[in-house]
Amino acid sequence: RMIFSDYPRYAEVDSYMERMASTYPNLVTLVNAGPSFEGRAIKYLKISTTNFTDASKPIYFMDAMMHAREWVTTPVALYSIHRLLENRRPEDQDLLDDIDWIILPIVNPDGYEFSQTDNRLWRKTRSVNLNVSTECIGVDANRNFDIEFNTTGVFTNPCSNLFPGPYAFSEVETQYVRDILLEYLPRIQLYNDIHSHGNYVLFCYANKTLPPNAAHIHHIGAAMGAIMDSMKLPQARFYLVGNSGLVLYPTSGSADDYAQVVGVPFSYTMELPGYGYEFMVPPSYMDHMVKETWEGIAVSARLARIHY
Ligand code: 0X9
Ligand code: ZN
Repeated sequence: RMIFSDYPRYAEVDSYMERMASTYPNLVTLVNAGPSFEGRAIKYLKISTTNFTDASKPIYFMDAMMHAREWVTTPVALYSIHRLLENRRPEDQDLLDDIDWIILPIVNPDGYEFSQTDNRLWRKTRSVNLNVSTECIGVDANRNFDIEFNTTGVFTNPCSNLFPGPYAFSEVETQYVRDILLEYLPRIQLYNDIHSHGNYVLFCYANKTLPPNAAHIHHIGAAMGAIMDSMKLPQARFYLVGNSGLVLYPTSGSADDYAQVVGVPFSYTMELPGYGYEFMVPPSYMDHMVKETWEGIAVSARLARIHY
């Protein structure tokens, strides 16, 4: 399919989501969370056989493209939609019947479009920092959540890629993620914040402490890593599964920690493969990468459901 042969721009993602909503009206609700800083609609799909009314079903919430340059992440979200709706295998019917899905393919559309047109390695949002005297633009969305805000793994200089923002949830883009988490909280069983690169399945907390259900969290993370490793290309690293602060680095204000602390039982950050190209993975890798990652998503959905 066209959309999985090259990186889709914001407008193509938008029309794909609109098309899914009109083609599968009984399964899909398209929600416009609101405008980005620059006014682009931030949309997500709700996928459910029971219109999200059956509280006995867990919700799987995934989002992608919180960091603009991490281009491989949005195709994974779109491919998940594709496998649930357009190309569902008979053996995957349980994923549709037993689980409700919230899929947000582009958290940070302003940053993504800027990385397409101006600066390929742009990471942050594109908000103007009015309350600090600076020319520098943007906030690291994954430092902007209200969890130990502005403490670790940040730089208070607004020109830094790790600028957490003037205050927690200063960015509308992180507000929308927060609002989804809080609106569906008792039913969101797993939150998967998709990033790149480096082949990690990370879990909480970034301050190196563990939630009480860490054994189950690790079990699901390890299953994800194993199935994705079983399909890995020779150029890719093996997945490293572990506590984000221990196996990567400590941070504050990150989406995964926020989701876990407000009550999501299973909260992960996936760092997808870079294949030696870091953020600039050639589109020829995309077809394999989305299929391999979908297997990780599918196993995490099935295992998380057992614990619901
Ligand atoms: O630093 C980040 O925000 C993530 N890595 S990235 O290269 N995609 O920017 C890792 C976040 C992992 N989670 C926490 N440290 N809480
Ligand atoms: Zn990232």
